[in-house]
Amino acid sequence: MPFEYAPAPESPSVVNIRPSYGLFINGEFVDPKDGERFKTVNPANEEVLAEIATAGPSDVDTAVAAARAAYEAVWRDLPGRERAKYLFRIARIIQERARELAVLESIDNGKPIRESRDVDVPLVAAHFFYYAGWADKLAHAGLGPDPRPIGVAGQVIPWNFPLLMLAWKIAPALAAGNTVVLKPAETTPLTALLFAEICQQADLPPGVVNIITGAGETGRLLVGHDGVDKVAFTGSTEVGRAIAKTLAGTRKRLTLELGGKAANIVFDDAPIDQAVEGIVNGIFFNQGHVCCAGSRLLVQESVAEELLDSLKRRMARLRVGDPLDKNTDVGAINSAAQLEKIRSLSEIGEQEGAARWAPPCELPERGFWFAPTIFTGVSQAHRIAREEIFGPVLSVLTFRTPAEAVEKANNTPYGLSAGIWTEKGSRILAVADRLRAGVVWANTFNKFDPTSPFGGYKESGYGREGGRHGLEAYLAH
Ligand code: TXE
Repeated sequence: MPFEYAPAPESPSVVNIRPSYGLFINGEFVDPKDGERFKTVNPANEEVLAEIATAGPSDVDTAVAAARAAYEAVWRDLPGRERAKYLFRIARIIQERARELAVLESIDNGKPIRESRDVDVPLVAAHFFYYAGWADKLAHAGLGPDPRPIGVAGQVIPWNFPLLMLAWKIAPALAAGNTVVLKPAETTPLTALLFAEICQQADLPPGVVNIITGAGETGRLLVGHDGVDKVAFTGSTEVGRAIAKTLAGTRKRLTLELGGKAANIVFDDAPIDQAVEGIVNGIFFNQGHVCCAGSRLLVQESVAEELLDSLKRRMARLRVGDPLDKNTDVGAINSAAQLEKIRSLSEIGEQEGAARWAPPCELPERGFWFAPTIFTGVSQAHRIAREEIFGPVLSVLTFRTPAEAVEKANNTPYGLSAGIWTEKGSRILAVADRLRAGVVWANTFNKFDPTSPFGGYKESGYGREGGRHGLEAYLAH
């Protein structure tokens, strides 16, 4: 059973956080050329965890040059089975160091250890195993007569699944023969830097993976760099739009994975208890910092009251608090800025007339916290029904007929995911067919697998990650 882990990695002593980190370029940690640094804090208590380097223009140049040199001298021409060996080795080291990775992820990000231990890190290993399996089969899998890598990939990732987003980006890129320069988000750089150590431990040839840290400006320099052939971005729709504009008319290939406002649709024949679990998982998993979160509950009018009563009872049992406590269900909000956004949209929800409800829950004094919250009486015009809150806040709307459910679900600029809860298989197929969403779950939610493509329609971006599609995004053909 390769993806199972022993419980209880919650002791912080399993991680060794250094006071300060350099940039990982050409297989080594180096100081940033102009010496600029910033701090990453623990969102559960606001304590500084470490000083992190800011990559400026010349650091980005050096990183891209290292990736180019490794691409041309080593990686591009390495037989697929040799690339696979490195990816398998990385996957195994991730399994061996799973506790350390999970604890560090929870400390830097704020997510419950149960999630980083049982979901994030196992999926990270699974992605490397999965794409390792592709590396020696590219020429035999109907991917075209001569599938080739694109070159140097510039990858920018967000803070909600720091290590998992890294795996989604790096594993397929390397399997296809590309080299990478990746920038993690400024609030969650630590597991990417630990991953850099894992690359050293795996003896990955220098320059194949480069990790540069910094804020949005470093990301802007990376994606706009002339030496980058392919850009992969996951983050806000605003930044995704800006990147698409910058890259328009250039030779660079681009994939974007942006925001979402998913509808979780509950029909009157759905098993209520199961649906309630799915709703809770859909919006409170990872504090709702999930692009495909089920942030709009669409419930059929005839069962709305019963479902909401049951949902409230379930929410009252959620444990909010210390991310390193294995009993915690909802951890810390990742940053002060994100907390401010969640607060402000929730206040707007009240001002616009929706009814706010949260179970009584004592939040820690220090750190960034927000109680699991639902809004009822929400109309489609409300901002909390239209905008991505990216927090533990659920907007509840009702519907009468399947057609109305579909119309409401699709009434969003986004199109990343959706959920359907019903006993009727025919209804699942009919409704799923009409939903403009890249991923549709039926009687489950937030299920991920390396073999399945993931990505959106409309303002949720374009391109797919995961599965064969995720590999093709890194092939020139
Ligand atoms: O995102 P940004 P933020 C949504 C979510 C959240 C909002 C803002 O609604 O509340 O976005 O989050 C880098 N060129 N999502 O401000 O700024 C940045 O350093 C290149 C949904 O954190 O998009 C970080 O590494 N890169 C989303 C990454 O982009 C730039 C996940 C994401 O940061 C850049 C995150 C630039 N000009 C937020 N500016 C999802 N789809 O899951 C910033 N960055």
